[in-house]
Amino acid sequence: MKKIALITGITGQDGSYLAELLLKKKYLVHGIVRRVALENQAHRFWRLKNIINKIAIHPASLESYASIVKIIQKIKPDEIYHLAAQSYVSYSFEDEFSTLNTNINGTHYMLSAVKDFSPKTKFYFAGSSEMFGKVKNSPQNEKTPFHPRSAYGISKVAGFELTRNYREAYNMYACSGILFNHESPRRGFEFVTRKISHGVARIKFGLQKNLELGNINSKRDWGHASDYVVAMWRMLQQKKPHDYVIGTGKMHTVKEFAKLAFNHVGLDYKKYIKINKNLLRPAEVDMLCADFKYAKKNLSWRPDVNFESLVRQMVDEDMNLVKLTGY
Ligand code: NDP
Ligand code: GDR
Repeated sequence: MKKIALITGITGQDGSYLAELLLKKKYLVHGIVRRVALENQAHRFWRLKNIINKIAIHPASLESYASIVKIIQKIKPDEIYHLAAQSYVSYSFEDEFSTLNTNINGTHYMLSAVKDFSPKTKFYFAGSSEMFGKVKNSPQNEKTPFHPRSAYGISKVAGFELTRNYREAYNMYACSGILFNHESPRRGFEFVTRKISHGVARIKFGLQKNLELGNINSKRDWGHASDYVVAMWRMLQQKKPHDYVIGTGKMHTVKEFAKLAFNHVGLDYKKYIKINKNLLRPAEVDMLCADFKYAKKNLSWRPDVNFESLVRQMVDEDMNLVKLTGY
């Protein structure tokens, strides 16, 4: 019998890589999408174009408990990967209310629906290094205290605690991955790595003169999304549920990312980067670095793609994209 997986956020970066991984592992893959996405498939399903005929898509909203229950009752998944969220930290300062509503209530509805209608389903929650936020000690592991710095970070702490509480109170197989930044050519254009790789390609083709950035001194632990979805899957294949930190253990500044990206096409980043103060965040997370020893030992997980390959791959793909589309 094929295993059944349900992915929320299947149209996003991680959802698309995870769906591909699970198809390779012979799962029946179902995804929840917003109705607006169904109405504009060419645009909203760009990351799923190679697998769209191999997966089952269900319209539902994270805002509607009833719509979630209906799908869980219907497909009774073996595994749920709850990835859907308002995931852009900057936007969470502009609209705290919708970020908190979607991210906290959405996770609560999912957990409650699993408890009442499919209690044997294994549940993965997409936690984030943003939960650590203002860190006092580096690197961060499963025991590091949380100090979130945005409504987004707070919503992820709430989701993490809800997941832990459902595990403890109702004996559910529910766990969180505390994932550090992971990128790819499928990253959304609003995130800094993609903004840089796409900006570099546009500058190289003469479509843009410079690149406006905010805090280029902040440090992140950047890995490749295709490695990180493997960790998600392994978390749900264990005897007992645990939470795991996933990252590379290496930190780089935004400036280093930009320098490498511009260098890759023979340009000097100093000539093109302009600092725009409006892009600074009201509260910044200065640095994040993962201690992923627990995952290494218990999931036999480690990242394959290093920082330099990640940057080069993103720039190469954006050079192809800009060449093909002309924008
Ligand atoms: P993306 O922003 O690429 O994808 C987010 C997904 O959530 C999209 O499919 C989006 O659907 C969906 N979504 C957003 N709001 C709603 C809603 N109200 N109802 C239903 N679906 C909704 O994120 P990533 O793939 O990068 O990340 C996946 C998850 O992992 C997120 O929860 C994110 O917070 C978390 N995370 C990501 C990290 C990273 O570095 N990428 C690191 C740590 C955690 P639509 O296409 O309709 O907009
Ligand atoms: P982050 O990713 O906030 O870490 O959240 P993002 O790429 O948005 O920012 C990383 C760092 O770069 C700085 N920065 C800029 N960021 C953006 N977006 N645009 C800019 O122009 C810019 N200039 C500098 C930011 O200030 C920040 O320090 C991502 C998301 O995927 C979350 O969902 C996830 O939980 C975390 O990673 C782990």
